[in-house]
Amino acid sequence: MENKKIKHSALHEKVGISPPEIISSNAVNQVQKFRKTQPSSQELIAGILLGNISALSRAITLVESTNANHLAKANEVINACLPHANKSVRIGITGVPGVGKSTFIEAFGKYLTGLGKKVAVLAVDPSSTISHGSILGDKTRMEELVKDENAYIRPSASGETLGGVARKTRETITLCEAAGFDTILIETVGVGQSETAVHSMVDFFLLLKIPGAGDELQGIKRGIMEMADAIVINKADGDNVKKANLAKVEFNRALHLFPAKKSGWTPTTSTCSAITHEGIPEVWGSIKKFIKLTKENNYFFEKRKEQNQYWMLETINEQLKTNFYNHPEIKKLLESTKKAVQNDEISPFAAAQLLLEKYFKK
Ligand SMILES: Nc1nc2c(ncn2[C@@H]2O[C@H](COP(=O)(O)OP(=O)(O)OP(=O)(O)O)[C@@H](O)[C@H]2O)c(=O)[nH]1
Ligand SMILES: [Mg+2]
Repeated sequence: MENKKIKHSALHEKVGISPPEIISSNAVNQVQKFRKTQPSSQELIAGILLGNISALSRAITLVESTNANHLAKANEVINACLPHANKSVRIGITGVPGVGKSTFIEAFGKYLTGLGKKVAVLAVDPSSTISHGSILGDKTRMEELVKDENAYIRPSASGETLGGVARKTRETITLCEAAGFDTILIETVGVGQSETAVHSMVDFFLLLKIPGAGDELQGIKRGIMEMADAIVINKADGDNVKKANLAKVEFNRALHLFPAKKSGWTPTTSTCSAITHEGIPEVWGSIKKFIKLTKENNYFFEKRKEQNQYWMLETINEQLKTNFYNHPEIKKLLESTKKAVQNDEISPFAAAQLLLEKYFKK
């Protein structure tokens, strides 16, 4: 009757089968104790407002979770943090893979903490879910910043859609700001739509480039140039200095062809080396001028208000889409309808209408 005494738990096996040594009662106690110490939302909020990094990290984990209970708790924490957020400068950094974004952030971040700033480094990289490449890369590229107690580095959230990943980063900004981080750096890969997402959550957008062989403007998407508040030509060291200066002139000329920005700001071009740190203070100089100008002409505050609205609508779009595609009936129907559309049995529009009607009547 020994069997009866055993509580039903995944940690207990059938009679006669001894659990592996790794399940020591000591370890079980530790796990259970840890579970009990999962902080409440109130504890998390209090911790974040005191600048406690472990409370901040735990809250971000809740934001990133797909569990409905976690999300409810995350929303409670975010709402309480909102009045304490907003006192920051948010900077987006983009550029093609290998341009030196992470190395630049390491150098720039160290420079900023040297000025007494508290720097949070976040990333929007939907591909990291698949490759995990950037996360591993960043850990080695940001060796110094990782150790800096005035810096907090959080790799990109993972998710199936860019919208999901971006929303999580947007909320993470709020949490970091409430925890006292006054400068938020957001790295994003220079491919796909992620720049647009990051552009809509930052005050200042910085495009990193490397000097090429005279064809600087080729292969650069017009949209990204238009979003940039500064173009910084990185790797301006060693043999590259001359080429970098030429590139600067060329970008400067190109930028002047764009219509004036709503912010009243004329985008700047400069060169820097994330390795020698030359040109790094000048980047901050530019950002400071931008902030001063746009706070004076109110653009800074107006843009943030617009961004808040944008994120509300984005979240609705995202949720609707996720719910639609995850709905069991729609999932089933979608497969057969796709085939019917392929075989010209039904028009794509009529098919879409059919599925949407089914979903909204459910
Ligand atoms: N010479 C020189 N090399 C640099 C500079 N900045 C970065 N690098 C090198 O360029 C390579 C790529 O740098 P990363 O910082 O990983 O580039 P990234 O843009 O973050 O790359 P992804 O995260 O893969 O998109 C590394 O080998 C760096 O050491 C620089 O200013 N000068
Ligand atoms: Mg990187």
